[in-house]
Amino acid sequence: MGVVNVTPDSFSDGGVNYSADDAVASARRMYAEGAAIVDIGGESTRPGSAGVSVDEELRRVEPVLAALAGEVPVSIDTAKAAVARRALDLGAELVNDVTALRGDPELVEVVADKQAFLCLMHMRGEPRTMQVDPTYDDVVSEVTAFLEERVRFAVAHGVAEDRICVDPGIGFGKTVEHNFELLSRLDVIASLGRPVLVGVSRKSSLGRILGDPDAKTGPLSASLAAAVAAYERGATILRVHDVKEHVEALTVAAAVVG
Ligand code: HH2
Repeated sequence: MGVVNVTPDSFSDGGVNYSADDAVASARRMYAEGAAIVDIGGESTRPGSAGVSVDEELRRVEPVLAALAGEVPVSIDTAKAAVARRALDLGAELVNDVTALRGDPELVEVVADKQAFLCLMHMRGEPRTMQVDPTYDDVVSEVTAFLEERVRFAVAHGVAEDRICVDPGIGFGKTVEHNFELLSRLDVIASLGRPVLVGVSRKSSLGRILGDPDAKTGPLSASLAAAVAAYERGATILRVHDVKEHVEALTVAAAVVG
């Protein structure tokens, strides 16, 4: 899954794809490089971010989705029902909701009505405050139980279970240690029986484990190592900014697994 943030302020690529033309060109390039799907987002969820209005989010993503329709498989990274509805009308296939259907009570109905695919991600708190001293007794079992409950909720509201994937939410209300424990024990989340999506690309935990306690991002080399490790522990979808390099690394990792 390639990442195209149509935002001025995303944590690692803010501004790069803020113009619709740049976003469309990036999505096309990622698809040509081997991405199975490209995730289009119009709102940054980086730690400390405050969010944008429905109108502003639509203004950012609509022209990009319209240009890619029928050409590149896309997902919409949104927690808003109105944005998801418009995106699905414009051909998006998957709704990637970092709030796991807790942000907008109408979103589950949109996903169910349109028979879209859905990604449910774990987040502790909300982006504005989520990195303020996150604590867990056992991060892996708490995240797994949360995702299991969210899958049940979605299914109870009409979303087909075989359309749902789950995501531990690397960096969303977690310390570096929490993030690495989740990656290391990803098999527990995979045991829920749903495909596991992991977004660790460029995240600050990678820069921090390399020795910079104030890192805001991590380098490509570290992203690749984390993606391969996640794949080996059961991840089926990797959400990444550098598609070509990840396709190469994961192709080799898959050949080793056999
Ligand atoms: N991470 C980000 C955004 N959306 N969705 C899922 N399912 N999993 C993730 O780990 C995930 C996500 C944050 O990364 P990015 O989009 O690059 O930055 P920003 O939120 O600042 O736009």
